[in-house]
Order: sequence, then C-alpha cells, then structure tokens
Amino acid sequence: MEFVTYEVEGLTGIITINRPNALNALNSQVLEELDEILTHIDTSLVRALILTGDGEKSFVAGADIGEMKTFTKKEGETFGKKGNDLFHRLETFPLPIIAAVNGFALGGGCELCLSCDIRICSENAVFGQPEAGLGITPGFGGTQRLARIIGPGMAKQMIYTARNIKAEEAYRIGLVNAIYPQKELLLEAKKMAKGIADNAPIAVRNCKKAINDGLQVDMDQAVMIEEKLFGDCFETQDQKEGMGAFLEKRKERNFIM
Ligand code: CO8
Repeated sequence: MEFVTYEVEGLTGIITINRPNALNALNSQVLEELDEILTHIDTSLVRALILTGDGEKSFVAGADIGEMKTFTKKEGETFGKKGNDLFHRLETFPLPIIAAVNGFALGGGCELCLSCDIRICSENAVFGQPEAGLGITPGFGGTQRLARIIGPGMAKQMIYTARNIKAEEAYRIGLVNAIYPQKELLLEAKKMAKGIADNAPIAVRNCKKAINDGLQVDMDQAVMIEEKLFGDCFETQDQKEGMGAFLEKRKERNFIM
C-alpha cells in the first residue's frame, strides 16, 4: 500500500493515513487502500481500531481537490459513492473505531472522523466542512452524521458558514470527547482502545450495533433491537465468564470471541 499503513499492537489495530504531500487528503487510491485494509483485518485477533493521520499537522485535509476539480456529474457521483460506501463500512465495522484526530480534519476528513465511533483530538486539531465555499455540499455523509452528532443547529452553522473550528470549540459542542497534547494523542487513543479490548468483545460489538441501528429507528423499535442483542449475549461464553468472575470476586476475566 502506498498511502495507508496498518499495524497491530496487542489487541488494537492502528490504521494510519500517510500522504504527506497533500496533508493526507483522500484521493480515490486512499479510499481504495482503506477499504482493502478493512477487508484484511482479522476481527478475531483485534478488539478495537484506531484511525489517525501521519505527522503532526493533518488528520485528513479533505477529499482531494485536485482530483475532484475536473469531475463530471457522473464522476462526482462515483467518487461520492466510493467514499460513502467506505464510511458506511467504517461506521458498521464490527469493531469500535477511535479517530485520533491529529490536526486538520476538513471536509472529507471531518466526515471520516464522523464515521468513527469515538473522536479524540490533539490541541492543534481543526475541524470544518468547507464544501459550501468550494461550490459543493459535503459528499461523504457530513450533512447527515454531523447533524446527528452535534445537533442540526450547530451542524447547519458549520456547514452553511464553512467556518473552521478549533479543538476547544469542537470539544464544547460535542464533536470530540477529549483533547490531548499532540505527543500524547496516540498514547491516549491506545489506552482507550485497551480499555475497550479488556471487555467482552461480542458484548462491545453488540453495543455498537444496538446504538447505531437504534438511532435509525423510533424508540420502540430501538428498544427491541437492544432486547435482541442483549438476549444474544446469553449464548456467549463471555457472559458466563464475565458474570462468573464477578460472583467469584475474580479480577481477571478471560474473554474469548
Ligand atoms: N486536496 C488536495 N490537496 C490538498 C488538500 C486537499 N483537500 N489540502 C491540502 N492539499 C495540499 C496543498 O495543495 C499543498 O500542496 P502543494 O504543496 O503541492 O501546493 C499541500 O497539501 C499543503 O497544503 P497548504 O500549502 O495549503 O498548507 P497550509 O498549511 O498553508 O494550509 C490547509 C493547510 C488550511 C488545510 C489548506 O491546505 C486547505 O485549506 N486545504 C483544503 C481544505 C479543504 O477545503 N478541504 C475540503 C475539500 S472538499 C471535500 O473534502 C469534500 C468531501 C466530499 C467529497 C464528495 C465527492 C463527491
């Protein structure tokens, strides 16, 4: 792969976008490489993923403007579909994904972190949806996910004004869960991933599915989704182990898949 790397540390998989000449912007090749990596992740060996950008300046500075400039309507739709399919895959991937936003997260870069489960960022992070200033709408789900995460009022303000916001503001409006000094960001992401990996993997997976699927439907249906996934846990060895450990006052829990 030219622009994306994948490494495993313990039970955590770390995906890094590395396209320094373009501040890690997403061209078709980056999107394809990310997709390819997801295909090859062994979900029985890792329990959480971290997605980050290489360097100390940029997470992802958007979709590649150079590539998009000459798009026809059809090419725009094809590129949009490629990104949307990938982001949907990330959103529904059977492992929690932490976006460690290490700098610019603009346009498609902001949308990329929105498709992850959890966002934390460095102090120099900058978020924004500059598309309206480029004559387009967000095209990788930004109008939908941003509104769901920070609420329609704030999302509309960010998208209509195309104004970038800094880490502090992103934290205040709930776009990120925490801000860390650049040097500590990846370490903190790894600590969080370990905290997730210490828990029962099928239960965590079911939690992700319950939250995501439940947000698509009304409350009555959402609760039914949770009921089903809750019930499914009682068929797992992890449920016996987790509850057994509590009752036996054992700290160590030996969760399997
Ligand atoms: N695409 C391509 N190249 C980029 C991008 C990008 N999004 N961002 C930066 N680069 C390149 C620059 O062109 C420059 O290249 P070169 O050295 O060859 O001139 C290099 O990266 C470094 O960038 P700068 O010199 O501009 O660095 P600065 O520190 O001065 O500025 C900024 C950093 C503020 C991040 C600035 O680069 C910038 O504004 N970038 C563009 C940000 C942006 O508008 N992103 C949104 C793009 S649109 C989008 O993402 C739509 C998503 C949905 C697509 C759906 C399709 C259907």
